[in-house]
Amino acid sequence: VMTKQLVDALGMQRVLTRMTYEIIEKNKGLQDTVLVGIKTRGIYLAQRVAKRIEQLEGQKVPVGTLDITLYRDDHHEIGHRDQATVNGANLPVNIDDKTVVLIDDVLFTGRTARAAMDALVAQGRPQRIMLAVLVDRGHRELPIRADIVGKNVPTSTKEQISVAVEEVDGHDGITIEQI
Ligand code: 3GP
Ligand code: 5GP
Ligand code: MG
Repeated sequence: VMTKQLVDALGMQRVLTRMTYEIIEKNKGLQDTVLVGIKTRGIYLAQRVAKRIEQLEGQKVPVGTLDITLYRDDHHEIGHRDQATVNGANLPVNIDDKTVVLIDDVLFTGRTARAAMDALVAQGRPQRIMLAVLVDRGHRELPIRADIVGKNVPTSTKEQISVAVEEVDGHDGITIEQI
């Protein structure tokens, strides 16, 4: 396994700060904005963004969470088919007429984002849904794009991105592995 560092801890702080500024710019006033972090690391990224928004704008933005898992079903199909399943949603406020900013660590096929949007529209009628990801590694299998991208990392399917966050991994950083 060959590992290469793409972004170190300080670089990740900067990327998250830039993403926060983009979210602020695209959400005038922030009164109707809700951040929703996707499963493990996206949740911590969403909390970081909320903290920065409060530091920069003096405004508290609600943070919700979505738990979506991809289970692979390689047996019945040629290639692989990832079924994105919603295991849980925890939204602190009603999302009707709100701008929901979905936040995830890595955007790959787009299946997780699609399932996340499904889960949101099942809970209400948001005015708008935006997608913000720390890393876009390409390889979309659905017509989905992110509104805010921390870092574009063109990858091969043999490569894997690792996103480390302090809260889970004890340090921040983004690495790429050749597998
Ligand atoms: P996350 O829950 O913080 O996003 O799926 C478990 C973890 O493995 C995920 O952490 C994700 O970052 C990481 N991971 C690395 N490569 C993949 C991949 O190709 N698919 C999925 N679903 N997760 C991956
Ligand atoms: P998608 O549904 O877009 O294929 O994949 C998105 C989800 O799978 C994200 O939540 C992400 O955590 C995970 N994922 C897919 N590829 C990678 C990768 O290379 N690295 C990491 N860390 N996560 C990945
Ligand atoms: Mg993820």
